[in-house]
Amino acid sequence: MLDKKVLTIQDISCFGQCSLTVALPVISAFGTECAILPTAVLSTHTAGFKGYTCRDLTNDIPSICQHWQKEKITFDIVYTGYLCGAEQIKLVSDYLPKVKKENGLFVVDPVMADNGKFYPGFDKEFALKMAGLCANADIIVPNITEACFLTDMPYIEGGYTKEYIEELLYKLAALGPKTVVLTGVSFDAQKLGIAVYDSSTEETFYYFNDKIPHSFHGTGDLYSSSLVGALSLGKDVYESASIAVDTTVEAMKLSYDDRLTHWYGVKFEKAIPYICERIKQ
Ligand code: PXL
Repeated sequence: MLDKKVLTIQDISCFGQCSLTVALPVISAFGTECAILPTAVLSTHTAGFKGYTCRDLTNDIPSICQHWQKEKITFDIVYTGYLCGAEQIKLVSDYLPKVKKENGLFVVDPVMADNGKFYPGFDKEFALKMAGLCANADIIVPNITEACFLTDMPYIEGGYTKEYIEELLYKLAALGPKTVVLTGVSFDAQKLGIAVYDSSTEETFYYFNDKIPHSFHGTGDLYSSSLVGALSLGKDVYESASIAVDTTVEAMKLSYDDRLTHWYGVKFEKAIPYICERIKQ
């Protein structure tokens, strides 16, 4: 059997349980080799810490990719997360055909916003560039806020209809990706999950699990990493999207009791045994 190789492109937040410090262990838990291309090194993530440091690694991206090209290093799945600025989006687009295998998958988590607001350092202009990257993706994984910024739809906090979610899905698909996985969808106070739209079959698929009454930072990164991990095992996008919901909910349940002292992230480590069990099935 030829195992798949993943490359993930996102920042290292040294402390805070997000981005690469989640993607690497989670994709590894699926038994898949995961290479990294760090976009920046931050002392912490930007949600709730003050005075964090940030070393932007934009200038290192070309030389890393050029070395891989010389060594003929390519990947079955390229998965992007937190990118720092428009120049990095352009570099990812330029180097993608060189680092991704011809029949490989390109998964874009358009990390830039949540809860109706951009993260520090992101704006409408960045969202427009990110929409351009999404156009080339096989699968995009926005949350509802990111979906609104990508499509210029109004953000509705809860209490939205199925029609609203489906309009978002169609508008996201119209950007150009083959499949949209929209996260953080809830029509019921007890249930939270995802909506998947496949533009080739025009099918919509929903999957829900228990809604944990607390918002944890880093769940988007855990979700996308689990999705990529499951895809790397050859599971289809619907099964992968469902496994990722269940893994994320498991981590949230195991983080809940300590949610006030451990305010900055989700204890994804506690869900690693769940991943190992789940992929045996
Ligand atoms: O979880 C997304 C993320 C990734 N990286 C950094 C962040 C955030 C969200 O705030 O600040 C640096």
